[in-house]
Amino acid sequence: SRLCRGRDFQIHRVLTAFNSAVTGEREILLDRYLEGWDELVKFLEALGTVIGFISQEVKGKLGLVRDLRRGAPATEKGDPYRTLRSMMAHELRAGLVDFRRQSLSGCRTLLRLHRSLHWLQLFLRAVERSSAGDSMGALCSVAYNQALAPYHSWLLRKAVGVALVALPDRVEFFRIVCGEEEKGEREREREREGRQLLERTVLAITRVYNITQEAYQVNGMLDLP
Ligand code: 1Q0
Repeated sequence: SRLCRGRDFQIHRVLTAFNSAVTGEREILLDRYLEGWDELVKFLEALGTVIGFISQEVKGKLGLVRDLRRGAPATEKGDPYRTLRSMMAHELRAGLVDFRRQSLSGCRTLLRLHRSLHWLQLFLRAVERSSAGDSMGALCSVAYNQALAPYHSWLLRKAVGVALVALPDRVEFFRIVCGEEEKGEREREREREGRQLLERTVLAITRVYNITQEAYQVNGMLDLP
C-alpha cells in the first residue's frame, strides 16, 4: 500500500542533507545536495504510480550528475564535481557548457533540479499555511504554474495536471511527512511535530536554493537550454 512504501521517507534526512550541503564558504557540496534529492524521490515514490514519470525524471537527472562526478574523480589538481562552484568552473573551462543547444552538462542538468527546488519551496510554504480539507493538488499546481510550467511544453503541462489530480489528501501527506501511523489522539501531536520539521526543512532548502541561484546568476547560466 501507499503507507508501506512511504515508510522509507524520513524528512529529517532531507533536513540533514540540505543543511550539511552548505559549507562555511557558502559552497554547495554536490554529494549532500544529491542525497537530499534521493530522499525527496522516496517521497515521490510513496505517492504511487501516477507520479512515477516524475520520479523517473528526477532519478535520471540525479544519475547524470553522479555519472559526471564518477567520470571526473578527485586528483591532486582538485575535485571537479565536489561543489557547485567547482563544477561550474570545471565545465566552463573544459567547454562542456553549451549556451545554445541542449547538452548533458552538469550545469544544465542541475539547473532543472534547482528550478524544482523553487517549486518545492513554494509548495511547502503553501502546505504550511494550509488547513484541513485544502486540496494538495491545488496547492501543488499553483506552485507548479509559477515555478516550473514556464519551462515546460503544453503537452507536459497537461500531463502534470492529470498527475496532480492523483495526489493524496492532506492527512495522507502529513502521514508520509511525519512517519508511521499511530492511532487516533496522536494524530494532532504528530501534525504539530511534522509542521515544525517542515518549517526547518523549508528554511534549509531555501538557503541552498538562494546560494545556487546566485551562482547560476553570476555565471550567466540561468537560462541554459
Ligand atoms: C508532491 C507531488 C509532486 C508534484 C510535482 C509537480 C510538478 C512536476 C513536473 C515534472 C515533470 C517531469 C517530466 C519531465 C520534464 C523535463 O522535460 C524537464 C526539463 O528537463 P529537460 O532535460 O527536458 O530540459 N524536467 C524538469 O523540469 C525537472 C522537473 C522535476 C520535477 C520535480 C518535482 C519533484 C518534487 C519532489 C519532492 C516532493 C516532496 C514533497 C514533500 C517533501 C517534504 C519535505
